[in-house]
Amino acid sequence: MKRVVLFGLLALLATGCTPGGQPASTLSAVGGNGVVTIDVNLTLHGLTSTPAGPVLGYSPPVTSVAVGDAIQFVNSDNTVHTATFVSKTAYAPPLPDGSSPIGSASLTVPQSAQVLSQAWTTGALPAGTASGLIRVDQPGTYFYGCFYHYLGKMRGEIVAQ
Ligand SMILES: [Cu+2]
Repeated sequence: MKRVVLFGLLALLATGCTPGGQPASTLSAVGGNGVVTIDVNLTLHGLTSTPAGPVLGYSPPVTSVAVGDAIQFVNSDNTVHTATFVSKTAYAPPLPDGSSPIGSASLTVPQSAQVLSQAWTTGALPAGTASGLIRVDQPGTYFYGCFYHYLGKMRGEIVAQ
């Protein structure tokens, strides 16, 4: 009798005390149905070296996701930023005239739902706001950056598997 009660107690402990929900730590795990958050902040996320080059402003600087996940950018900074797709191969260099390869069209969010494998942007993301969800539809490597601060190395990478 005591053993039964003990098993019941252990089962309760093992399942946790959050009925109706999964622990937050499992949401971005392999399997691909979670929302993966990328924090946007130039003050908090300083220059970091990555295999593709030095970057800053996004955390994590290289984000791993699974197909089926969705990505959301959260601007915790006190100024406006974007996160805008640049390339699937590398951080694009400045244009011949020295300007950013991210065009001003990226300041406007497209009306249709966005997927990672097509050109995507958060649009101009005001301080303290979160972007719409970008669905991870295909594996690959996706380089992105901020329209305003790309030449200052505000860049990030997403690796989808
Ligand atoms: Cu920025």
